[in-house]
Amino acid sequence: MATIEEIVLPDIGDFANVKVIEILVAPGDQVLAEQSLLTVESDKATIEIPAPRVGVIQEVIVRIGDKVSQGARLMTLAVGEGAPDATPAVVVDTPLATPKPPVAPAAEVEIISVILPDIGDLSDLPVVEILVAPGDRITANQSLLTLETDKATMEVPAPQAGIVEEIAVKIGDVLNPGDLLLMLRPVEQSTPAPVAPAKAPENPLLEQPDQQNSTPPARAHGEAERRQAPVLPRPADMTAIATGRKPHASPTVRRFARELGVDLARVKGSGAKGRATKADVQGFVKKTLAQGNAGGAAASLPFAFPAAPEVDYSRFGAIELVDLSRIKKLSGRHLHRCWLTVPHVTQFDQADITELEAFRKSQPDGVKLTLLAFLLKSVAVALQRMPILKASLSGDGEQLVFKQFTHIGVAVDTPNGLLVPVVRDVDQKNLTALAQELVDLSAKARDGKLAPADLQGGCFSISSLGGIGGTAFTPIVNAPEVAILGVSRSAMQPVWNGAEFMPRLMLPLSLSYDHRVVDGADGARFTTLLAQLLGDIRRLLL
Ligand code: CAO
Repeated sequence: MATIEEIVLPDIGDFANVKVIEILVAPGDQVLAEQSLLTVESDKATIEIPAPRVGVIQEVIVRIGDKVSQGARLMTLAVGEGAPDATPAVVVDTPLATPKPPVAPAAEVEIISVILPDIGDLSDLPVVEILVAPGDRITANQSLLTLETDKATMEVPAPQAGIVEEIAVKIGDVLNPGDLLLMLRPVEQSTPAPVAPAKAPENPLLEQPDQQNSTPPARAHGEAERRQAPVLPRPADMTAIATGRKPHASPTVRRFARELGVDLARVKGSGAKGRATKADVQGFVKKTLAQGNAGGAAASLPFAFPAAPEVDYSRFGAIELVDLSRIKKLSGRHLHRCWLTVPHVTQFDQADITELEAFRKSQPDGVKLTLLAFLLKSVAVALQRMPILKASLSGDGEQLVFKQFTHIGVAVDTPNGLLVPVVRDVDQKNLTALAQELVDLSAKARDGKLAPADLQGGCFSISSLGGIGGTAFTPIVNAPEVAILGVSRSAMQPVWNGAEFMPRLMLPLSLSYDHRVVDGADGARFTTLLAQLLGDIRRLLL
């Protein structure tokens, strides 16, 4: 005979009056113990409330927007024999089923599961280094392992001191927020984990039942809960790398998106504050399948690339194999993606920099005013007049993102490969400050001292090969930016002024742009404007 139980808001720590932002089940739904029922949000965390046991939802009492505190009635649940079709095997929502990392037996030892926290819009991060081993005694914030992002690497710090019991990952594993990293025996059991309480509920992996019908950990205080809750390294400790657009979505929706391989940053949320819901993710997938991938991922191309044949070069002579540097591997992947996904056009032009060079060289000693500083300033002015060149396509390819800032990346050739540090707010800095910043940034790039934040936030790039040579080239757009200016070596040329040929110092410009965003006319207008600004730098003041 089925009995009806009330599901109330369990003790979720120091939170009261939290807002219901998502209801994940409906009356008649069969649920498993631990299956998420609804999501509440405080100003600090998003928390999913799990079902206490297997059953069938009878009534949903709360509504989206309601504010609830511990003990508030949320739903009623029919449990036991007679509850309609309460067969777990039938009701498991496989894509959303929570994997259960190994845990130590209850009440034996207090072992902590250390889990990868939510670190913004980063996912699928390969483990490139494991910095600790079982048995190691580690201190709080000691680096545990290194993960690799598209642009840089990040070290995951220990949330607290302890002894490493077991490592749950190996080099090459691809990790996502919520994945178990290692098991840690805290050295001081009485010392609470410094960060777990506020953030821990944000990931459903934190709720680990000992068995299917156990009481949800959020409300349990009994003997079975002597095991400490899993803890997360503080995302704040990793923010140097993990900046970027954080998708606004509950853990369930994030997990669902990950299962489908959907980048949440590209999903337009229809919920409160732009929150992405499960339906939004499904809609995105449907639309992407129907239209082809608007973001243009290579995987969506309607043909397969022919595989490059493997050549045994040793048949022709002696060879040596050298590993690519990490920067080359990372930038190579990024450049390849940009090359495949952005429809490129390159516009060539020349700027008469005779006067500019005369002015530059007439400057007294001090900070050397490089040509690149003038280029940065001129580009910033041109971008302010033609902001389309510093816009980006939205994730779904349906909107333009215009930026109110002018951060410009500068390609720097380093012994380990190409890096593009970003000079921020170029429009607000004078030439001397820009010249000094370029010296500092390129030195940091060459010494491998750039912080991840130094590489982020650019809205346009400049690649100058003028110090090396060449007459023109076709730079690759640094997506999601939509344009990049290539600069080649200036040369004295005879220029017809209407009456005679004059020797003028001409600077070759090569502007590559994303033709989905920038029209050919705008590309030509931009290089023309730039040539005017460089040709008469008084125009920079207008
Ligand atoms: N025409 C003629 N001479 C130029 C020039 C140009 N367009 N640009 C620079 N020069 C001169 C400089 O005036 C300098 O000469 P002096 O020492 O006599 O003044 C000399 O060339 C060396 O310049 P530089 O390259 O060291 O300095 P920079 O400010 O021009 O550039 C930086 C700095 C960091 C952009 C550059 O060092 C660099 O790394 N360039 C390579 C970028 C790159 O790899 N791009 C390709 C990306 S796509 O694969």
